[in-house]
Amino acid sequence: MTRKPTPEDKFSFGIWTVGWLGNDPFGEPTRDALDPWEYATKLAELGAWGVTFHDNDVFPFDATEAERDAIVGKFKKACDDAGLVIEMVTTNTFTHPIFKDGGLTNNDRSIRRYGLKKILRNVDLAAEMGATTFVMWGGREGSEYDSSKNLHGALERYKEGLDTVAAYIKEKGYNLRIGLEPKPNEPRGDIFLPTIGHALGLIAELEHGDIVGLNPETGHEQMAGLNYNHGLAQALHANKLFHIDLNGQSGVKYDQDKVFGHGDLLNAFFTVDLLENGFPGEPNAPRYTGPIHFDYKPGRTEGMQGVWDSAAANMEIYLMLKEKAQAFRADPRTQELMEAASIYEIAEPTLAPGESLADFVASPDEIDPDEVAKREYHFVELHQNALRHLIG
Ligand SMILES: [Mn+2]
Repeated sequence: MTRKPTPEDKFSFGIWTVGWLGNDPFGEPTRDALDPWEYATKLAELGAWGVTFHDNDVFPFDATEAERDAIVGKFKKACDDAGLVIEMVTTNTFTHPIFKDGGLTNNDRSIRRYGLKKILRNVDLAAEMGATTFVMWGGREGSEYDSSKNLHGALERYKEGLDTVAAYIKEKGYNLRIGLEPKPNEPRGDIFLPTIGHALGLIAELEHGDIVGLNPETGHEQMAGLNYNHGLAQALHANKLFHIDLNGQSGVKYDQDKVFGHGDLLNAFFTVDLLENGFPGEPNAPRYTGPIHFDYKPGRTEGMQGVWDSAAANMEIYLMLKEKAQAFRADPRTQELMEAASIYEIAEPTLAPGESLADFVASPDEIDPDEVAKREYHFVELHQNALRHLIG
C-alpha cells in the first residue's frame, strides 16, 4: 500500500540528493543534470514540504554577484510557486580544490579567511531564503596524516570559526540556528567532530553555543559503528537536536547514502518510533519537532525514474514505519511488557526527593542482591513484539 505524503509530514530533501549525477571516485556521471528548480518542482509534486541546498548546488563557485542573484531568484520563485519551504541552507566548503585541507581548519590562514567569508555570505543567503537552519558539515576539516596538523590548533580554529558564524547571525538578527553535521571519515581520512558526542563537546566550549546544535545523519553515525538512536537521544537530552538527515547505511563502510530504511531497517524503525512517539514514559522529555529531512543518494544504477522512485521511497518508508511505530506503542501488550521491563521506572530519580547524601549513604539496603539479580526484564519479548508490528 502506498502512503501519500502531505505538507503536514514536513518531508524535506537536499537538492544535491536527487541532483546527484552518479559520479563517484571510480566512475563518471550516469545521469544528466536538470536545473535546480526542476528538481524542486518535482519534489513538491512527490509530496515534499521543503527543500535545502548548498550554495553551489544552485549557482557555480565562480558565479558573479549578478549571476548568483539571477539564479537564486529563479530558484526561490520556483519554490514559492510550488509551495516549497526552503528550510535549510548550507555552504559548500569541500568541492573546490582550495578547500583540499579544509575551510575553517586549513593550515593556511589566508584560506581560512576565504572560507569563513564564503560561509558568512551564505548565512546572508540563508536568511534571505527564509531558512531557519544553517547546517555546517565540515567534510574537509580533518587529515589523512597525524603529522600534518596541530590538532589543538585545529580545534581552536574550528571553535573560532563556529563562534564567528554564530556571532554574525546574532549581530544581523537572523532567525537562524547552526546545525553541525558529524561524520567520522570520507572525504578526509579522519574528520574533526567525528560523532554527535564530539560535536556536543565542542559546542559546550563555544561563546555563542546557544544557537549551535546538531544535524545528525543516520549513515554517518553508523559508519562509526554507533547507534544513531543513542546519538539522537543524547542530542535531545542536551536540547541540541536542531535538524536531522535521514538515510540508509549497511554497516561500517563507505558512506552509502541509501534510501532511509534501506540500510538498517530495524534501527530506522526505532528512529521513527523516537521521533514520532518520544521517550517511553516521559511525555515531558525533549522532542524533535523540525523537518524530516532526507540526505540520501539515488543509486548510481538508476535513471531519472529511479531518482523520483527513490525520493518517494524515503517518504513512503517513513510513513509506513510511523504507522507501525504508533501501533507498537498503542498495543496494550507493549505497555504491559514495558511495565514489566521497568522501562517507565528509569524516569524516576534514584535518590528520593530531598534525600541528603548522608541519609542516602546511611539508608539500609532494601534488597537481597542475589534475589533481585534473578529478576526478568522481558527485553527479548518486548523486541519481538516490535517485530510483530513491523513484519508480522
Ligand atoms: Mn548530510
